[in-house]
Amino acid sequence: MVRIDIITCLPRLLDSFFAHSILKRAIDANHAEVVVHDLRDYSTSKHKNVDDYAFGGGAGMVMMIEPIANCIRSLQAKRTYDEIIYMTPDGERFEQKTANMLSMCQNLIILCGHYKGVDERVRQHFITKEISIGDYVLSGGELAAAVVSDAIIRLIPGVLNDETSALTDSFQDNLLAPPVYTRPADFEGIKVPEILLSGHEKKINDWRLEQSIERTKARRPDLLG
Ligand code: 6GU
Repeated sequence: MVRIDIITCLPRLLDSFFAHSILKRAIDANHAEVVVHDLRDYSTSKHKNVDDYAFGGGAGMVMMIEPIANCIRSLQAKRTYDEIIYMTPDGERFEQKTANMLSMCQNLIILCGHYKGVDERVRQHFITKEISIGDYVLSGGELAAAVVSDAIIRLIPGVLNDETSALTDSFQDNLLAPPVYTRPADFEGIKVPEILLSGHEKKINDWRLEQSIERTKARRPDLLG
C-alpha cells in the first residue's frame, strides 16, 4: 500500500487520470491511495493566489512558498513522508530503478511545478527529491506526476493480474522486452515464429532472451553498458 499526495494548482487535470483502468482498480483494491490537493485551498491571500511576480523582474510567474508550505505541513501533521518530490524539468531523470525504489515507500508527496517554477526556498527547505521525466519541457508537472504515479503503482504486489509480469518489463534487467504475438498464428500469410508454437518452454525462454538482447543491441545499446 502506497499513499501519494499530489499538490497541484490544476487538480481536475489529474482526477480523470486516476479514475480509469489499472490505476482505478489498484486504488479500489486498496493497493494505492492517491489524494489530489488543490494548492488554492492553502492560499492565505484574499484572491487565493498561488503565484506572484519574480523578484528582480523578468517574464513569468513564480509559485509562492506560503501555500505550498501550508499544504505540506498540514500533510506532515498527519503522517510521516518518505519523500517530498518536486516535478521539474531540471530534476533527476526518471528511470525504472527510481520507480522500483519509490514503490517500496509508504507515503509520498508529489508537488507539481507550474509557471516559471517554485520559489527556490521551497526546494531548499521542503523538497527531498526532484524528478524530470525527460529532456523536453511540459507546460506543467501534472502529466509528469501522473507518469511517475503510474510507474510506481503498477509495481505494487497484487496490482497486476500476473504478478510476474512487472518482472519481465523492459528495463527491469536492463534489456528491452522481446516481441509478443497472439492469434491468429497466420495472418494473411504473415506467420508467428515457429518456436512459440512448439510448446517447448526452455527453447521459448532462450529465444525470448536472445530476442531481448538483439533488440537492446539494435535500439538501446546504451543499456548494455
Ligand atoms: Cl517534471 N515538469 C515539466 N514542466 N516539464 C517536464 C518535466 C516535468 N519532465 C520533463 N519535462
